[in-house]
Amino acid sequence: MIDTGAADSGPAVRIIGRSSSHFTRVARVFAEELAVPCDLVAVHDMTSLDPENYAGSPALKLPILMSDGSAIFGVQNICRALAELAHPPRRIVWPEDLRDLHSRNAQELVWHGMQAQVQLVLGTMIAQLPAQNVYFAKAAASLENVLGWLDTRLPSIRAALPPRDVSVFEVALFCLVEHLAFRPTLPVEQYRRLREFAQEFATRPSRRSHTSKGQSISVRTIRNAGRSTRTGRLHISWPASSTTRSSGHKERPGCPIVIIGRSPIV
Ligand SMILES: N[C@@H](CCC(=O)N[C@@H](CS)C(=O)NCC(=O)O)C(=O)O
Repeated sequence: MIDTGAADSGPAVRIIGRSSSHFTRVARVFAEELAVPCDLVAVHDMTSLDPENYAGSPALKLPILMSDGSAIFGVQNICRALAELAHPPRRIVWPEDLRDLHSRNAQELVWHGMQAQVQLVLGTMIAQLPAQNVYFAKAAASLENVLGWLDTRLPSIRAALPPRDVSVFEVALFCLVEHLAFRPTLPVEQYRRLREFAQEFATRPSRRSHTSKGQSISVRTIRNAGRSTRTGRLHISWPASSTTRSSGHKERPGCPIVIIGRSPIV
């Protein structure tokens, strides 16, 4: 059972998720961009079939936002709820604000890339199913296609974004690229524009509080769906240090984390 934090002294807003989840990261980056204080409540067992372990989400998915005793499911709903809590209000580019076909396609493909990454990580790393299975081979191929598509068009897509403080598209893309370094399923070295974008995004004020020093992350690409294994380094800014709680859990600085349950691995 997750502690959704109804009656204690922490921030009234809690993100139920995992620091290693890129959908959770989108919510957390949004909260930081909008300066909405929040806690992260860690869900430990992603194999659990009990909605109670996902703050009541019947979909058994992360993240969930708890705000004023209500549970909000899905990262876009969460971002909208965070935007309503932001003072002063920020100029946010939502998916429905995208003006041209390329940008709309790009948003769809970023969501797809994130979902494909979930499929690959959950299926091949957590469930230990064979990566050669067409279900994962197709996910890997589509992820590769999506990254190539986005890499080619990124400058013009960003140039076409309306004036903004923050956009869902850029936050989600940042979290996708960052996650590909953290949970390597495909090599990202060849996507120069995506890497440069992630490096640039990591210098934003909300990110800089996490990134007093740039750090390169070693990238090991798993043999996935018949693709060759590679190693390399993705240079994006990353927290220079991590905070270590008494449980031994290591967490990036930012939203404070609340550890619930026995496993320190998030
Ligand atoms: N549509 C959901 C997708 C969230 C999602 O796929 N989250 C992943 C973690 S990054 C998850 O819960 N995976 C567990 C699973 O698929 O069983 C959203 O927008 O928040």
